[in-house]
Amino acid sequence: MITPEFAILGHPNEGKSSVLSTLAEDDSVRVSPTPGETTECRSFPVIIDGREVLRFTDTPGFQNPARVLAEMKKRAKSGENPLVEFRRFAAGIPELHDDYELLGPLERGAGIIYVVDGSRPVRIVDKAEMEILRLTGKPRMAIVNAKEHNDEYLEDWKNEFRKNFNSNRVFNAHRATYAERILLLEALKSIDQDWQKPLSLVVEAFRKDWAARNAATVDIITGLLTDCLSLQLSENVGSEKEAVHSREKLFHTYSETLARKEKIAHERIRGLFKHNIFQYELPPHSVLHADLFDEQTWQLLGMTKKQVVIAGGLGGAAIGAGVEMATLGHSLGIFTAVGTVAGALSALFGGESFSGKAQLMGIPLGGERVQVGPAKSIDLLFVLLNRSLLYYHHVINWAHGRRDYNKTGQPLLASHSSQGFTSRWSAGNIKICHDFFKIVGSRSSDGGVKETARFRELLGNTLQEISESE
Ligand SMILES: Nc1nc2c(ncn2[C@@H]2O[C@H](COP(=O)(O)OP(=O)(O)OP(=O)(O)O)[C@@H](O)[C@H]2O)c(=O)[nH]1
Ligand SMILES: [Mg+2]
Repeated sequence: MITPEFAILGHPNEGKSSVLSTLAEDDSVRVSPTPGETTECRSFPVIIDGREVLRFTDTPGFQNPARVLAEMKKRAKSGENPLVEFRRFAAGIPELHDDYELLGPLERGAGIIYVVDGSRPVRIVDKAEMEILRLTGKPRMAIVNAKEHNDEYLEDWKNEFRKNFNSNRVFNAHRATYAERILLLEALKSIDQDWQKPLSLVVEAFRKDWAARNAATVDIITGLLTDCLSLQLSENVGSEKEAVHSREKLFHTYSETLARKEKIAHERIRGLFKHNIFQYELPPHSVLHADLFDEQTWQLLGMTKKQVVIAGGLGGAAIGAGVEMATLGHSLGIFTAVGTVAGALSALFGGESFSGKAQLMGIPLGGERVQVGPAKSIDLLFVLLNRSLLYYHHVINWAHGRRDYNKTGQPLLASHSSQGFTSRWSAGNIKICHDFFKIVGSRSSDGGVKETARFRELLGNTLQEISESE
């Protein structure tokens, strides 16, 4: 079967390359605020399972729409193919280079996606461009990529589109989500009957591919949690003084190791969603800018007080400091009551059960052996899980055509999106996490197959929900 191809056409600087970059999930496409950035056609294949299922072609913007239209009309009138004959005429005329070039993909059978910046009014040149595209006779869809929040001219654009295109849609190169990309592909099916079947297969392949990426994300997050929650560091020491020192050192290594493992896991998620070339930037307001062991992180991304009580009620030594935290008033209480990071870490990850302020610091565990980890508090699971889910949420909603966030975002931590995804989880989900936490800590003999499977299912459903939400 031949691969469907769509050429992205339009006026210079309207966002053609940005739309293409987002649709093809390719952040290597050249995007720039200077008009005339794209001067040659370049095709970007969409490859799924090693097979090219679809191809988008980036093109230069129209340079002389009025002249091109006049030349094409002339040829159409005398019964010639206006597209083919115009290109024959324009080949080798330097000032028509871009116009010659951008029509090339159409001659070999590509469909048209026409991009306009809908935040400005319709001009005469736009009408000429639209008429040119109608004269080519190729299947065509128009899309409004509004650079500014302005829908004043939207109806005017739609009226023009209805005259010249088989279909039209609003699609924002900077904000389009996975769900909106699928909707656009679905809509492309309707512009030509011959494309219905191949494009249905493309949409199906997209959906499957997304599910596979989510499954891989479940693997990565489950692996990260298992690794971090079971991490254990220990050292032999001689004196009590040495023990204090050793303990601080172990806490340091412990927290650094966790942060490093987390970073690697997040990078792998980023790669799965094809954000490869440009440095990924988190939105300015994201709570992820705070460190893993920042007090605010735990305050926002740990369990809610109610959930701590639920987890405490489930029993089992694995909750450890978590139960204590219920009485202290949540993990936030750990940081404030203890007053030092080392003290808080001790409560969360120390080998002994937490029973009071005086015993938090510098107590060697088991005499000559100082040990940190495995995690004593289930809150670590929630903090790591929420941070990974938030990271996933940012990554999947960061359109590939977007190259940076505008710096006017809300201040750190102020946005509602800084709430943990698990904050509304019910007792049932808390129990699934609790059981998983318990088997990771105890390294149970059957490997906790059942508990892990349930946790993975919960995680998979959560990712699916996040993909489909706004
Ligand atoms: N805010 C905002 N800016 C956008 C959007 N789409 C494109 N831009 C910006 O507009 C400028 C032009 O975008 P390009 O995608 O390079 O436009 P183009 O149509 O390919 O331009 P040429 O190749 O020069 O014809 C870039 O600075 C983009 O970042 C959008 O949806 N929102
Ligand atoms: Mg371009």
